[in-house]
Amino acid sequence: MAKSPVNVTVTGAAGNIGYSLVFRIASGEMLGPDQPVRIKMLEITPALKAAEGTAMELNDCAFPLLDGIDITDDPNVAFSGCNFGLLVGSMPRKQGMERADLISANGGIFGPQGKAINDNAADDVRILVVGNPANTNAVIAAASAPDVPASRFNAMMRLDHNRALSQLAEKLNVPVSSVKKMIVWGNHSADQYPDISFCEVDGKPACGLVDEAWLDDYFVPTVAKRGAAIIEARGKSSAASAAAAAIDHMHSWACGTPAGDWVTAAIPSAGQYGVPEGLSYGFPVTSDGKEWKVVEGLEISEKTQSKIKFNADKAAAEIDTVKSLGIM
Ligand code: NAX
Repeated sequence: MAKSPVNVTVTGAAGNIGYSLVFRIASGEMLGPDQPVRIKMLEITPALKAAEGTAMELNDCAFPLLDGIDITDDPNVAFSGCNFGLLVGSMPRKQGMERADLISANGGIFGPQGKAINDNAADDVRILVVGNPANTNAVIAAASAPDVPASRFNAMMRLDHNRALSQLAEKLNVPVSSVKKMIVWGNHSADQYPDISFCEVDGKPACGLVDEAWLDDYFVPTVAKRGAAIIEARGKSSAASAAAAAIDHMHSWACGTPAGDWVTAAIPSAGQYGVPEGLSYGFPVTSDGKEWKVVEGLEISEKTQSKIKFNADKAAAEIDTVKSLGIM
């Protein structure tokens, strides 16, 4: 029997990432080739016309799985019946803006969107926050949605995970598919810690294949600062790769992760690996198609543990800023 359509809400749908994202959602790459979708685009009022242009192109693709498109500037309408929400739209950091100013501006977006999700979304709603600072925005949105389990609010670390896979595969001259069990601990920020301690390359431990100096001096900073390198080269921030990562994240969550591997997702900590409860934090996770489960019991080195703590302290400080601004 054919599946009923699900509602997928995309905020900032007329932006750079949105323009790459919606076509892949409609083609079935996110939820599978047998799952029809209705796409609900949320934009700010001045960008509604651009969103209409994107919708025209979506229709012109004649995707068999696309059941319909709604365009609105009202979060209550956008999240009505939402099963999957991709929160991409946010306020970019402008020149001279302090981090606290950015958090304050985005608190004004993700708080009300969290409330709209609380009041209007479907019972099974799952949310991925992409807009930066993604981890903190996910905590803000979850705090405004007391009737939705906090575990349904994720932040995107999959782009960092994919970047790490690609860097290691390139170094070892193997296809990306040969590399398993990558981890990126922490926040989507330059402080994140890409960790190959448990990586396997064609079944062999990766640690023996690269030296520590390459890891510390090239791999970690290249992955963590890749966003800035792309802006430098392209004059614009990552868009297609960010959209691909969002598709990967939702696909893994909704369709499950393969046996013998895991992915990185930022989910609310329950205290695993010493990360304070409630922080939205990048962990190694598996999914059964319904819920994420943190991969526990890994033997963490002292060095990695100190990086995990450093990132957790940074994430906690950001939440303290949010609280001091009265956002939650
Ligand atoms: P753009 O500026 O191209 O697009 C953002 C869109 O959001 C615009 O069309 C704008 O009108 C819309 N918007 C703003 N406020 C809104 C609101 N309240 N409701 C609905 N829509 C709203 O940015 P883009 O390049 O698409 O990046 C979007 C966000 O993703 C940014 O915050 C960016 O920093 C973040 N990123 C996060 C990444 C991650 O790995 N977590 C990586 C890529 C990207 O940098």
